[in-house]
Amino acid sequence: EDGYDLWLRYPPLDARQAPVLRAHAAELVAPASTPTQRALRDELLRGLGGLLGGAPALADAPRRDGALVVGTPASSPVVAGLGLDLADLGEEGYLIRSVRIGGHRATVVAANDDIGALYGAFHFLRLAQTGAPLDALDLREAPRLALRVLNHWDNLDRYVERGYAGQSIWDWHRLPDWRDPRYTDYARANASIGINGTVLNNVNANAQVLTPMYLEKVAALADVMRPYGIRVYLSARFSAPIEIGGLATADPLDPAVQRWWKDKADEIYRTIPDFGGFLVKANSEGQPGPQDYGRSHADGANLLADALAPHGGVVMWRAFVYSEEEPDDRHKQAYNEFVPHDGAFRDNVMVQVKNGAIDFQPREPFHPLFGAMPRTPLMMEFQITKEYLGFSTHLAYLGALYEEVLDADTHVQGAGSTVARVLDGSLHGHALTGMAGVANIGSDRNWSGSHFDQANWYAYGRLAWDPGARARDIAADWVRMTFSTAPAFVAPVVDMMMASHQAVVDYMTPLGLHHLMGRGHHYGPAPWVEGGPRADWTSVYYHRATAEGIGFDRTATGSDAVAQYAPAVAEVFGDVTRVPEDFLLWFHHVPWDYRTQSGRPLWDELVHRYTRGVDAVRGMRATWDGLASYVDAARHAQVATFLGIQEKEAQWWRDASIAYFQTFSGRPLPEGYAAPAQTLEYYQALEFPHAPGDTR
Ligand code: BDP
Repeated sequence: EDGYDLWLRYPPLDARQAPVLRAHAAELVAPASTPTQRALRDELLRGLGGLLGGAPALADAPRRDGALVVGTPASSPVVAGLGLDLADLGEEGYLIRSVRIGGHRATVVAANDDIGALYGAFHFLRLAQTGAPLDALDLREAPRLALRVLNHWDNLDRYVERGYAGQSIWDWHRLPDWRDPRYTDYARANASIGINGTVLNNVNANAQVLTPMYLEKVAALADVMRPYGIRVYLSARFSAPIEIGGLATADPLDPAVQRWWKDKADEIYRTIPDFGGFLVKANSEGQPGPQDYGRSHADGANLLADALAPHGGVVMWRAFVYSEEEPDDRHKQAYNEFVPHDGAFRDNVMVQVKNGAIDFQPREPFHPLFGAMPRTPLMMEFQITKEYLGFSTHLAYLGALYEEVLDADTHVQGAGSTVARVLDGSLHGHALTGMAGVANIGSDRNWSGSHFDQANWYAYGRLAWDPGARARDIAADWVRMTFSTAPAFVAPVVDMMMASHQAVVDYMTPLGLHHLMGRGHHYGPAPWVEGGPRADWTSVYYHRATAEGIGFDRTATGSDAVAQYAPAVAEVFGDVTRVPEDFLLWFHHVPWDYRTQSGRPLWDELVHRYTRGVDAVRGMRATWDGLASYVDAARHAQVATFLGIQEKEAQWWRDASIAYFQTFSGRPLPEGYAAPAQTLEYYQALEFPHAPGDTR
């Protein structure tokens, strides 16, 4: 196996599980008169056929025990006849229930709309793949978030910014005519986890994508995605009216600019009637934006929102901004720029906020914007591609990271005001809700660059559907579908995945340290980075190590970024004795001999955590090596090799970081901890001109 089939492999079930499924899939009653219905039926025939070694017979109505009946009251007379209560399921929800039809045992998957039925069919397949009991089913599911989208940072020349899985899957040159079957498999995989939108191009956008030639290509992709309930979106370059429209300005208050965007939106919707809308990175890292004309983010977002509104499109306006001038603390920038505009955005604008205030670091406290803009729907932006988490070779299960952020309590309306509740609209009464994930998908045969990185795509989709779902359960489903259902395999692999994020944090950025990676390419440790165009692109800006201590004082005695959180949170983060130790150096500058919770002085604790991270990877390797009999040789070998790379690089992170910070602490390593393998000068001299994924 090469990983191409993702979690939709459908291998034959074993002699214990096959009869269970056969008894609930003896025949298939599923209409096929629309493209979505055909996709659904094809998937069930493929999935059940694979699992059972032969596809079930098709029937118009159950004629024996064990029928699987799928559809909507409109598409299926059998479903209509059951008089099911589907009222609260919406367009995308479904129920799965064990019923009796005409005296026969049957399982029904029912929804209000074809797309809900498709999601339900995938859920049934998941139950079958994972060996779940199929008797007495009574499930009701509806997504908690409306927009569940992938953001591709894919350029039109197929180079993927921060992509570690080959080239872009979008073959612009051969589109619109050649519709690579891979697009359909992409749509299937996304539909199987409830993803219903995809932004095709990089946020550092090229205006060309909005020209007629490219819109035709986008339309072809939209045609492939449509049966699977996936809308396409585009990243819009704010200065497009100048670059492809021939105007002299992109000022959002200029009537000619407004006209241009309205005409452009009309043109797009003539080509792609269900186009989703625009994602925009503006006035951030050199991108053009409304501030170029003295206007606000709200002015900019509303310009595009007004153009899209007649067609039902949305604007996803990113809050990843930090000003051109040197800020006193980059952490505070987005909040300062956006909170004053709360309430000024049109109804079809969402502000898309990264999970933390700096930039997808291995671990960040939740972004202070969550909960701070009650009148604006906020969308989460998670990174699936592991720019700061070891690229594609380090095993880091991000389900654990996502869960930690979604569960974080903003306290803006008292205890229980979790980030998940900001997102699902329940905290502030929004119906427009969503989550974005920066995709880790590329042209590599296994899609994500490594087998375990597929789990991050998978977990992202499941958590976008239900931000309250548990990362551990999701990991278990993924392991069973991707590798094996054997309990002796599932348990250790899930444990390994659940511990893997902490391991990476430990060997890269323990105790709340952050932004210590190599400049530009972001590969490997470089806590010594200083100088250059701006201070907040260096490492020393963030760790602030001196002979006295280390850490970024973000309390009232420092940048006071803690004041951007609700008082109950600010009190905890701002108090060195109460802050969770995982964020100690994020919020505090503490002396090297500061006594940590373990009783160890800070320096010793730092060394301990770096070492613990490396040890954890060694443990993951041993676990995986012992499980060879459960996995096909090709996939097992690649994972094993990658874990070897990870161990080497974890050691490198530890050793380089310790060698560097020791020049400040001036302290010996605690007893029993090995000295770095090389000198600091050795690590500092390493160069990586060809590291993948860099911007260009
Ligand atoms: C940073 C990436 C950069 C992206 C930027 C963004 O290094 O390549 O353009 O995020 O989110 O993490 O816009």
